[in-house]
Amino acid sequence: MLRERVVEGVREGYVSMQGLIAHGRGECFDYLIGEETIPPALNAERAAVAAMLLAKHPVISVNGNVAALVPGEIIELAKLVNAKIEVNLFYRTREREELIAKVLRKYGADEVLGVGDDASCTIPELFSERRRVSCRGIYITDVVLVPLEDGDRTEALRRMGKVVIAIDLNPLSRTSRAANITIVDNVVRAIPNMVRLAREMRNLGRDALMKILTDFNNDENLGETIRYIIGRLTKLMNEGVVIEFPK
Ligand code: PTJ
Repeated sequence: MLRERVVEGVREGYVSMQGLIAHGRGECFDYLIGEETIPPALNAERAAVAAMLLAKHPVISVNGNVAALVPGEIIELAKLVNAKIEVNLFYRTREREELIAKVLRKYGADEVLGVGDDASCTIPELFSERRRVSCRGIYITDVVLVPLEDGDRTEALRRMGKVVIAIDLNPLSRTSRAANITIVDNVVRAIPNMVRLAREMRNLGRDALMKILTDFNNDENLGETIRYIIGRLTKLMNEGVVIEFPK
C-alpha cells in the first residue's frame, strides 16, 4: 500500500522518479529492523520532539515522498510543536513545488513555505537545488526536521549551526551520521509516533525537555541501532528461519 502511494505520487507528478528508488532502498532497511519502531528509534523520536518543542523557529522540510506518505500527520505535528512547513526538493521544479503545496493545503496546511519566489535565500556551499530555501523558514530556523534527506544538505545545515533531525531508515547513510538526531524508522511510523509524543510532552517544562535532549547521544544511539539489527539477524539465523539450500 505504501509503495502504491508513492507510485500514485509519481503519476500525479509530485514524487520524483528517483523517489521510487529511494523508497525501495528504505524498504530494504525496514526489513532489517523488522518493519517496526525499535527502541533506539523511539529514543530518537522523543529527543526530536524535545528539540522541536524547545526551538524558537522549528521547520519541517517536505519532499515528494513525504507528501505522498504522511501529508496529514506532518501538518498535525507542525501544529503541535508550532513549526512551519517548507517544501524543499532535491529534484526541484516549479510544478512539483506547487503540486506538493496543493497536497499539503488539501490536508489542512494554512501556510506552506519554499514555493516559487519564497525560496529566495541560499544555503552556502551547497550546489544542489536544495540550496534554495525560504528566508522565513529553513534559512532562519534553529531546529529543522528533514525526513529522507541527502548527506550534502545535512552537512551544510549543520555548518550553518542548525540542529538537524533526520528520519532515515539507513543508519549508515551520510545523513544519519551527520545529523544531530537520527531517527532510524519509517516516516509512516516516525511521524505518528512524534505526534503522540508531542501531545504527551508539550506540557513538560523547559528543564525536563532539556534533560531529555542532553541525555540523548546520536553516535551511541546509531550504535544501538546497528547492534539491534545484528542481534535480530543472528537470532533469526540461530532459530533456523534462514532457509538451508541443498548442497
Ligand atoms: O522529492 P525530492 O526531489 O526532494 O527527492 C526526494 C528523494 C528521496 C528522492 C531524494 O531526497 C533522495 O534521493 O534521497 P536519498 O539521498 O536517496 O535518501 C533517501 C534516504 O531515505 C535513503 O537512505 C532511504 O533509505 C531512506 N528512506 C526511503 N524511504 C524511507 C526512508 N526513510 C524513512 N522512511 C521511508 N519511508
